[in-house]
Amino acid sequence: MSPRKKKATTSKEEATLSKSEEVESTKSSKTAAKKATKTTSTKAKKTSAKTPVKKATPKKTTTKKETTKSTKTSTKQPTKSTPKSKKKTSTKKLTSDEIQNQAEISLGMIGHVDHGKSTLTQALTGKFPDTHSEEIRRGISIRLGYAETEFRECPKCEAPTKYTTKKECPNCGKKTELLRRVAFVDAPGHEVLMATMLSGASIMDGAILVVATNERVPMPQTREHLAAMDIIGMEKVIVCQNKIELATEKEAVKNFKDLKKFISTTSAKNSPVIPISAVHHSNIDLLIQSIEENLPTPPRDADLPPQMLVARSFDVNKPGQSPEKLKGGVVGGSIIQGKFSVGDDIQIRPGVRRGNKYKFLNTKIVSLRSGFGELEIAHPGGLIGIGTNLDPALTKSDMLVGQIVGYSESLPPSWDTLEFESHLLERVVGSESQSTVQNIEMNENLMLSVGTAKTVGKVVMVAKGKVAINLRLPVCVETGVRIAISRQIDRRWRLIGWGTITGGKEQRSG
Ligand SMILES: Nc1nc2c(ncn2[C@@H]2O[C@H](COP(=O)(O)OP(=O)(O)OP(=O)(O)O)[C@@H](O)[C@H]2O)c(=O)[nH]1
Ligand SMILES: [Mg+2]
Ligand SMILES: [Zn+2]
Repeated sequence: MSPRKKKATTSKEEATLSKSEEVESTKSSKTAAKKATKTTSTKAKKTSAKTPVKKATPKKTTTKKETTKSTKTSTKQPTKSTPKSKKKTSTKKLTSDEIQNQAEISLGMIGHVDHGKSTLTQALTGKFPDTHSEEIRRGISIRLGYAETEFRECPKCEAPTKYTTKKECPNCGKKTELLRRVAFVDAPGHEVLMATMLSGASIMDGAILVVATNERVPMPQTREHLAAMDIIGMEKVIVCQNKIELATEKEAVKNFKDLKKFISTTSAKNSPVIPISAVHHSNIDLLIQSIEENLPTPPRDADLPPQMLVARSFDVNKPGQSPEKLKGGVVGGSIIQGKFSVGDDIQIRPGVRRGNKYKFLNTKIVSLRSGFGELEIAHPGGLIGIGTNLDPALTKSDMLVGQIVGYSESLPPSWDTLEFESHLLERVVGSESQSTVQNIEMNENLMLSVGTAKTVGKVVMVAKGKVAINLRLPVCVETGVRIAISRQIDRRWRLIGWGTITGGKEQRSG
């Protein structure tokens, strides 16, 4: 459906992405949109309050039937298991002193390509997350984007007007008060970037599914991203019906009903649907209110051994930096449990290849940073940058993405071969045709998403729902954790199911 998915790509996926047609069409709609904004804001609010949420009598269409089926499968899943859901929770609440200078929660922006995830991220944070030259040139998100903001409230105004990200109330000018610091992980929607989306999903505490009002519901990646949420057991989802100003009221109501009908077959069935216009900042206050009410900060247990999933890694030195001023490598990621302090001795697994073995990396935390500033102690919530004394050549250009940081004695094993119980979806939800998912076969190549890691491997055993895969790149993960399984169909990696790790062969390492 999306004209943008025309070009098939694999390893060089980014190189073939094209968005020019959509950019052109959106440009013209944007002009129309501008004219419509004034009225939209009120219209959108009205729709939100009054659109009936009752399910319309389902019309019999193939898409509907197939969607229902595949979701039925995913509801059978056990309720636990990504690195995220695996972490034990306690009711112990961190004091606000402990979480100063840091976001409390990371929310994902998910949904079909071009539906407005990055624009909404900008509306909420002031920062447009597509910063790489290739993303700007092509007009689409390619990597995971990241931006932080403060949710604040005006002591004088009523809800939803009182909710803002500004220090002064845009409505009455009064000084606003801090509610929460919130981080956004902006996933790319293009179908060839599903692996990147899955990597981002592992660091989301909740998600906002962005759906364009001016397109049919559901588009393939609306379905696939939501299936990914089902797989990781994420029920904290808010749906945004975006680009509302591009539709007449009648069209918007129809789209709203279609959306409600679609989500009623998924784990987002109880999610609120908020009509917005990201580009015109309409109903952003209502969205903040909904986030505050529906996506609370998850309980964290600061006493568990710390673990961070690496989502990016850098060399922060400028070219030509003198050796004495050279800074050590930096790893950025999401702390999934426990807390890290400056001075901690840490290990990074699986580490780096040396010959035909991998060697764990041992280093020390020399600094901790969030987007809000320097930290002495870092807790779960948002992305944290850990400054180390590693050779920056080891961390440059995202080289350590997918690895885990922790204490050497408490990190999970690193595996060369992974064994898991497999659960397949009935349909390939991410493709237009939604073909049936075929059984996993010996010797086929599959891609596994394990935390922020993606690794491809060959099936070496299949028996009664159990599968073993020889991995090209080792991954570090605990047994019991849930992983996403993708298969290459028509040269694109498509989500086909999930697995629960039961064991494997540990990495030859040191
Ligand atoms: N009219 C209108 N256009 C919008 C709105 N939100 C986003 N857009 C436009 O839609 C296009 C795509 O927006 P993005 O924010 O890049 O969409 P995205 O979902 O991040 O796209 P990918 O990351 O590539 O999947 C841009 O041209 C935006 O200006 C909206 O509320 N109304
Ligand atoms: Mg984007
Ligand atoms: Zn006010």
